[in-house]
Amino acid sequence: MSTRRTTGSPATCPSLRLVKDSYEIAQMRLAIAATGRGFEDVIRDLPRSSSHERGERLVEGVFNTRARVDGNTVGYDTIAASGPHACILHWTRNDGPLNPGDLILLDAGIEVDSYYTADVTRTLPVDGTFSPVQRRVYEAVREAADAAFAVAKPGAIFREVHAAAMAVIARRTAEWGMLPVTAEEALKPENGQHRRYMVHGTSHHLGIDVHDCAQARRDMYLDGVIEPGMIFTIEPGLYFQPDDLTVPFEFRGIGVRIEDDVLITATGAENLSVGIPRTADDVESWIAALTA
Ligand SMILES: [Mn+2]
Repeated sequence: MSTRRTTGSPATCPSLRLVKDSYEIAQMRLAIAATGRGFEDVIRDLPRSSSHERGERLVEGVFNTRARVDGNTVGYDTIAASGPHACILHWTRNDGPLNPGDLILLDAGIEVDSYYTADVTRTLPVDGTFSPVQRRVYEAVREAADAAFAVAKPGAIFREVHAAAMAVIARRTAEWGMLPVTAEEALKPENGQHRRYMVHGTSHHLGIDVHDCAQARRDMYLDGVIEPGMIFTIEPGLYFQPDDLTVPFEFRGIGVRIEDDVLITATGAENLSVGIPRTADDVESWIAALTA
């Protein structure tokens, strides 16, 4: 397991690792499949974890059990963030309850025996059903992810993936009356008001480190050209702090992230984690099927 904020000196993380070979891609597929089983275990256990005062710990324990059984361990500390905890990035204390009516943001990945790791986030309604406002936020995040997917192809610049997601975030938060300016104004480089609600990057490379090649030179990473064989995350989110007065009351305390792992192909991007349900409707049916 590597720490979430990666390590890796330039010597141990050559930029060579930005493009994966067929062995590495196969290992990533195994890691992601195991991670999907871990998410299923967590959902099956929701009736138990949502009736325990430290339900987040049970979620972590259940996922990590799958990691030890099907893989080496977790690729990074599991984030089990229910309710407003989802608005705290890298919430790993995991000592809160899962309250019906809230969402739980689960950011977790299994590292297989070869040390390659998945990095997947799903945000699940604890009682199986999104409220209308939760669904609106969730689907806006999915729209941002889909916009990012659309530009993730060979020849694009890595940071354009983030820009595509952020354009949707700006548009939606403006529409909901949260921004003091128009979406267009906010998107100017000197402004960025929408960044208050989406406070991290959309993508990072992924492989033997959860933040793979984080030490690669800027011209090969953020400013690098996307090539076939690259594997990176697409993980937009929206986080509305419970005490943020710029946010309409009904949105406060909602945090959503959807994170998938993508492989760049000759013509576009394959979503390697597409087998883990990601639309609001599919997430609801998934929970219903596993908790029936
Ligand atoms: Mn990630």
